[in-house]
Amino acid sequence: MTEESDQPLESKLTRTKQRWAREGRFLTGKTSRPGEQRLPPGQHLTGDWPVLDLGVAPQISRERWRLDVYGAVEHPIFWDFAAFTAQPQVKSVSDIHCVTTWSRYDNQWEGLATRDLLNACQPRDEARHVVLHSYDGYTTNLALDDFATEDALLAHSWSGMPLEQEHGGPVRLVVPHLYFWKSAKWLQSIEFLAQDAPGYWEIRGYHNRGDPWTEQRYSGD
Ligand SMILES: Nc1nc2c(c(=O)[nH]1)N[C@H]1C(S)=C(S)[C@@H](COP(=O)(O)O)O[C@H]1N2
Ligand SMILES: [Mo]
Repeated sequence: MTEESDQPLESKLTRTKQRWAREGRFLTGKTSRPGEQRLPPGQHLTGDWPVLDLGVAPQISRERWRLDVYGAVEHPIFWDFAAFTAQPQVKSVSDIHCVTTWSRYDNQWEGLATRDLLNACQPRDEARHVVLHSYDGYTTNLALDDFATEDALLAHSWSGMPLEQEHGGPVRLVVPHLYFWKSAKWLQSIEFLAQDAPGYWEIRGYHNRGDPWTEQRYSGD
């Protein structure tokens, strides 16, 4: 067994991406605003859909999948897949922007809008931050305001089909206005917090917010 397969959360790819963060790889120094042009600075368009993970893609069937919502909320949630899909459903179309410079237009998602999740769990007044926890051990953090944007959703389908396991099925987060590492795959739980708590990439040199339009790729920017 190699070291990588023993410790998938610290793979060679992880170390390479940490080095890119230190070196400021892919930074163009340009900024633009959404609406001015569709492709953010330093990005190129791809037609296919690359798969990025930490070297493990957990197999969670819809039968076994659960979503746990806890922390600074009035109504903690523990849903199975049926309870999850019994919530209001939305469809939305959005672009993907990955920090490794590929973008993919017109992704058709279906699932639960984060705003409807917030209606269900009722964050307490002190809640300002959200941490997503995934079945592969991945975490990522978002300001509550970013999590709550209108086109953000917990997606179970893509292009009218169940979201593929390699892309985070049964359910992943989609937050289109931030780099795609914020869009946690294989979503397991959502923690509401008063204080921020940086996630997997955020403690490894990635930007805490990750706005593609101002190239918030790395924490030193
Ligand atoms: N649980 C989990 N979510 C994750 C990741 C991961 O490794 N584990 N990688 C992130 C990164 S860096 C990217 S670019 C996207 C990739 O999603 P995709 O494989 O569907 O393109 O997922 C994000 N969400
Ligand atoms: Mo990424």
